[in-house]
Amino acid sequence: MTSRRNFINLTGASAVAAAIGPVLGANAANAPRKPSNTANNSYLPTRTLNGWTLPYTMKNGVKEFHLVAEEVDHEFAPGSRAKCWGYNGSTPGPTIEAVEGDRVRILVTNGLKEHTTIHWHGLLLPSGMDGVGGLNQPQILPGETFAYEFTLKQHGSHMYHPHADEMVQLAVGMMGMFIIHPKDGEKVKIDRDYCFLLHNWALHPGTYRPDPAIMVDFDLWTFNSKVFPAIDPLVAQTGERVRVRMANLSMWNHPVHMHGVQFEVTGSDGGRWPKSQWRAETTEIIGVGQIRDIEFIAEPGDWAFHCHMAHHTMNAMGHDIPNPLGVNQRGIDSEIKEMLPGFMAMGEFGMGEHQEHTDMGHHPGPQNTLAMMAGKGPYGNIEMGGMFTTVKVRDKMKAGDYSDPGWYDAPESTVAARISSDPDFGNPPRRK
Ligand SMILES: [Cu+2]
Repeated sequence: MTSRRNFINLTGASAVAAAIGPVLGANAANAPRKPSNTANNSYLPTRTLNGWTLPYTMKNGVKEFHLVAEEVDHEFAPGSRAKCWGYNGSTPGPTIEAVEGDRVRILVTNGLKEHTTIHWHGLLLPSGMDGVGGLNQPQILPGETFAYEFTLKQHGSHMYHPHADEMVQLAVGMMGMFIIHPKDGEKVKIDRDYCFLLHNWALHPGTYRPDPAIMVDFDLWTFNSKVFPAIDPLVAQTGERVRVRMANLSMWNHPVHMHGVQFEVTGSDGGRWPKSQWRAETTEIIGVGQIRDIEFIAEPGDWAFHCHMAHHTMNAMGHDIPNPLGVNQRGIDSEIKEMLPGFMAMGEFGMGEHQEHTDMGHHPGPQNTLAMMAGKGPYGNIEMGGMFTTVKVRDKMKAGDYSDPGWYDAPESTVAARISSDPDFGNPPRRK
């Protein structure tokens, strides 16, 4: 049993180091990795993408956590901020991590102007701790603190979120993950363990408050409340076993697709499944309210990792427009430009051209609104936004190093390359 001071690393502008009393098994994401996957109640900490883990204090054998529901000033990516709601200064709230068999106490202080509760999504606990306002407990009024206390009877990837004024409180960002590590360690060793929540936001162009009334037509699609290119890459060393835990509290299902490997779907809020139930996939749908864990052996390269709903890899865009594809828009283009300076036709040069014009400052768009697609790669514009990031695997990565290694230096003759600029090149067969 180890006793050490716990330094939690918060990524982003609000980086602070929080030191708390002796804790078991939790260590800093950036510190040298300590032995994990052993039966002595230590574990490999989960890396919350763009997020952080909530420190706890040990009180008479109980792990005590303290969540504060409150408004937060959140940045989706540079150029887009909003007044959101979350916990302890962030959306999503910090990840709670504990071990199967632990007794936990979670204090919840309501710093909002309306009542709230917290439901521990997927946890097996006494009915009175389940957090449905009115059903299991009175609402937590503004300024009040409630204590939830229960013993963790399971392991796996779980969530927490309000069960009070839910449509509003979820829509503006109140959610977090609750990871329970198995008490006997992992049967198949994990080297890197990531987690994030999928969400959608109606942050209308030019506004600063997410609109909770929207049911389907969202502007921003996020991993842990961030859009590409502000989503951290998932980094690993070649050959490492990487787990990614994905939870969906949005209003849509998300088919998450990974390039470069066949991953295995290995778990959910039902825990890490028996190996006989693992299945190889390259896309896995994470339904609303569901959690899926995937695992893969890291292959060297830069690999796209994204939702496969094409509109979910774009930022704010207008949807109510006529379809101009195939129309010669040259004349119309200049006439509309007289009324709308900066107007650009769709389908003439590819939507990527919008990114170039935006970058050049030709059409800046509404304030506080991101370009539909963004991100620069080593070969040009990546033309993605929203639920998109990369898995960056290198032959040499220090254990516990999660810093961005830059772009992949592909071995010679392994990159697709131009061999002709003649449109009539070659003799491709065509259907008669
Ligand atoms: Cu999606």
